[in-house]
Amino acid sequence: MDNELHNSAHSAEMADARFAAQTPPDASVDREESRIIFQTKQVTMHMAALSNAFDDARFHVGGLDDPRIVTPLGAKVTMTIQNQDGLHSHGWKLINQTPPFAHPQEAASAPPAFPGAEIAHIDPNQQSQIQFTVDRPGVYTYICPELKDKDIGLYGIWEVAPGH
Ligand SMILES: [Cu+2]
Repeated sequence: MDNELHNSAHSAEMADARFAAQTPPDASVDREESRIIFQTKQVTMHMAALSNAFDDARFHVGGLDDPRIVTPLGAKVTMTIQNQDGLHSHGWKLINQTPPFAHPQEAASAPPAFPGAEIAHIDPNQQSQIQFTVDRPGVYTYICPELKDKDIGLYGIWEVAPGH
């Protein structure tokens, strides 16, 4: 009887809202499963780090929040990460550990899973670019290594698929 209107009021209307909103080249985006699958060994993507002052603390890629990212084994990855949080610095790192994180501090300070797969610090409204090669199959996690509240805040899963 009651027709309830659910207005999903999204407050993520920032100046650069289109950054990281589009499907990266040579990738397919599976919205239902929240997955981005890269088809070639040249992986280029834009990722945005959003504020952790709000509920929507997350990384944004291809229009998805903290998606599972699947890349072929041996892919050369070029990532541009934009910190869209106007107040806090954030970083990015791919680590070997997967959730749940019993010891967030250790996970955050662990070396990156692949050489170069980390940005320690990006100031508010700044961006940075990294390159690395995913030369070991497995399941990894991307996190923000800046632990402000002793907990892993933003994270997502990154799968390096051998037969892909
Ligand atoms: Cu952060």
